[in-house]
Amino acid sequence: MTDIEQRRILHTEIPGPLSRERHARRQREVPSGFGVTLPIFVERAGGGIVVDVDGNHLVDLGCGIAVTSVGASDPGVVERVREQAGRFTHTCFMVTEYDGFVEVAAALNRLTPGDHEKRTALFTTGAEAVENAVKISRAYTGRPAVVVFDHAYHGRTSLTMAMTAKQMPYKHSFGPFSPEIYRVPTADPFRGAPAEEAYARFADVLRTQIGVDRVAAVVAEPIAGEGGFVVPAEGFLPRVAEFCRANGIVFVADEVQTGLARTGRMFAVEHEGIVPDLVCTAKALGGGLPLSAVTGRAEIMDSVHVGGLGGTYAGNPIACAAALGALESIERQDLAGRAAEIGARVLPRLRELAGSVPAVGDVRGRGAMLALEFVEPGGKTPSPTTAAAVAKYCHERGVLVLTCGTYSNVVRLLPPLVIDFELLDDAVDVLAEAVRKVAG
Ligand code: PLZ
Repeated sequence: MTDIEQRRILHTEIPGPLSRERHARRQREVPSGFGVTLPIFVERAGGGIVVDVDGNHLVDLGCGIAVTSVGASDPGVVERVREQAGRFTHTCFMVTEYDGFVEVAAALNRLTPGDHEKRTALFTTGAEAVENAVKISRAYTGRPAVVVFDHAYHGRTSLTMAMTAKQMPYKHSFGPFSPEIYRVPTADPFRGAPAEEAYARFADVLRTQIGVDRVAAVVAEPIAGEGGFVVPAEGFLPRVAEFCRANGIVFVADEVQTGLARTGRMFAVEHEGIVPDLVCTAKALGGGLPLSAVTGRAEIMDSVHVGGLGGTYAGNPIACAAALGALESIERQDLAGRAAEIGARVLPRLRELAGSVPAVGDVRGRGAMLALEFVEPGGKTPSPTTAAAVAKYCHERGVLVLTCGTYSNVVRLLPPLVIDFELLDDAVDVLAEAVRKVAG
């Protein structure tokens, strides 16, 4: 699958001297508003390994934030990209058409939950998919309001920034925000209300504060990603979806981070048998190239006037070629099954850590989307410093983990679904050592 040796190899300290030199240059050329998790410069990547310019092999437990599920240089993706780039790089699908766009649409219409008639519109980024899902829902219902949840992340554009919950760094100093966005609590099993109570609150806010007949869409991540890998308590989302169905509200699943095999099913809503009206995908869809989609009921998708949807790069042909390669790899290699195996392999080890280290407040996730939440021992007070220290310990030893969470106190694991199990075990060993040394 890749000729990169699938082993953690450290030649220098992390970051190494060549990465440090390049990072210094970056600081002179790139605005400081771009943060960086680990300032190493990448030379190549594939399977479960990222090779930096100093020749170090790091284990990738981040996938560029849940993107490279098939690996960062999957031959199926690379070959198709090469072939497409050699024929044409762009036409703009609104100007002249090409097969790749329609093939990706057909694949998503087939793969997303539900056997109703569907349509798929392609865009470029996840935020753009979410924005378009809102536009389509408003056009279909003729209603203005959009309901989102605590811990939600939907993007950084003006509309999606309003839909995103966390103030720092996503919203701070960037307002005013788009109107008609309403936030309700989710059923957060660790910090919030149980499913029944959260659902009652949801229904109450819609009835008494917004007006049910003013709500165009409820937009939910089946697992809140950036917000801390919060898996809503069982039964909550199905009831929300049912409420939407009963009240003419479009139920939108934001599967940008969870979708396309990541959680052990093709889509995370499948864990609870939910059939959303619209599904947003991006990230893993493009196999590393920028591509996003809104897939949904034909009558909703077709309610928009001709010319109302689009974008210069929407469904770019090279990105579509990459997506066809990625989707083929996901299906052929049963990467949903592989994600479930990753979860079955890693989750017990994380639980063992939680049992022995009081600073681990919670362990959660599904499939290859797993997280540890750090707290002050003995309570639930978030400890972002512990999460940062654990991540730093891992980084210095060549394991690339990411943090997240409303309180920035969560270390999350998003390995490529093709990762070699020995390599994965090695990385989890390092993580376990980090937790014991730093937080134990
Ligand atoms: N919806 C559920 O996870 C992107 C954000 C990284 P874009 N998550 C990573 C960052 O800090 O910018 C995301 C998501 C969910 C929407 C998005 C937005 O996707 O492709 O980043 O626009």
